Amino acid sequence: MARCIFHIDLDAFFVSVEQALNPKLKGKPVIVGGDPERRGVVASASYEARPFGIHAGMPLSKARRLCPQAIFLKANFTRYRKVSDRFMEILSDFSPHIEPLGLDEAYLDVTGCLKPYGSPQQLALAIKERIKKELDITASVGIATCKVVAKIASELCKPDGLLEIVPREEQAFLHPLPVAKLPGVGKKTERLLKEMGIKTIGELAALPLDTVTRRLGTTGAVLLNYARGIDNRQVELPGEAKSIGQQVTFARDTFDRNFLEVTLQNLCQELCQELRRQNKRAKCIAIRLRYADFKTITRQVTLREASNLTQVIIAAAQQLLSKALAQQEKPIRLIGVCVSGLIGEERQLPMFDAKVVKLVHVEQALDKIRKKYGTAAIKMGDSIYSENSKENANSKS
Ligand code: TTP
Ligand code: MG
Repeated sequence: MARCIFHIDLDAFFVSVEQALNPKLKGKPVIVGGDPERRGVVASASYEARPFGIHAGMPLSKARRLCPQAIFLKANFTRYRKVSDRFMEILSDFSPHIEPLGLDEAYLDVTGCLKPYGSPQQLALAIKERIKKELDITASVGIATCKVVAKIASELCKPDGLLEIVPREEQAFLHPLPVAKLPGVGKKTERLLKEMGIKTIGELAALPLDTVTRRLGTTGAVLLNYARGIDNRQVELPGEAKSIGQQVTFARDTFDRNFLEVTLQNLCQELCQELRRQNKRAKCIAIRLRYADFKTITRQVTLREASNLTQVIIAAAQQLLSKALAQQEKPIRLIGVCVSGLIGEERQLPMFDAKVVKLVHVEQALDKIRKKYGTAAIKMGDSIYSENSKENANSKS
């Protein structure tokens, strides 16, 4: 199945934060950068200032000459950092697969999150609405099957835009665009490509691989793929533990549904204990089954609200198991459960929900008992699988 990737970028970020704080600045040419009398450069320009030729990186003195009526403001990074944190929090409510890039942009992989919204565009509109309502800032969203196309799409639809490049339309979208639109093509690469007679992404895409790598080295190979709309990079948090998993290989292959369910429950219980120990909650639950013939399948579901509650994780995992068992009737040699989309516990549980609060307390009490007397002290139902072959996985990839 094609992936659904969003690239979301706030419009004129520094300026928009200032305009949200002081609405009198809205609709006017505003430039954030610093004191125009001193030497400094434009960090952000409102869309009203841009027709005057003003852009980021331009000396403030030049910006003042081009647009004397502009309002110049000094950058306040503490303010922008706070708004950026809230922006990322809003995004992580829509998908656990988030990759922030700087303060005001992020990739979201929403492949498994579309169902409640009906379509990628509806989901993008819901995100844009939340951002507008909570931050009073407009965002532009590019939608595509890969990062590079989503990023170019969001840039082209600014400000307050939404542009979806549907699967198989990537090349038609990319080809007429100037090569400089490709991320990774800076001034130097653009010049080199121009020397080769290449001006558009389509012209680059048509070149043979060895021609490109001879001139541009290994970067050339990556750029060529991008130009052809090929980009397999995942959306991922840099450097964080991304998943926690538990699995068990049985001494004998089994068909026994009850046995499989109990095993899965116990795996979930241990995994949730680990989640709570790490002060994390998970948004995605996946189960893994390996059949006697070594064929392995994975089934995954995204929770509406991230959780580390054993009952919630078990319920999700059990549903996945039931579906998988209904599809295939073959003896099973391994069962595993894995959670990903991990979120820090500082993002509070909905405390108004008394039932959830009670469950948290119960599970905290059980964790204490397990810590004191060992994991085997409390288990759900009868646990009869082979402890010897149990495996633990804390994955970073
Ligand atoms: P951008 O997203 O590149 O720019 P922007 O949000 O101001 O405008 P756009 O609508 O085109 O997205 O950068 C985000 C913020 O990063 C920007 O508001 C200010 C800061 N920044 C700098 O400080 N210096 C720079 O050279 C650039 C490009 C950005
Ligand atoms: Mg921006």
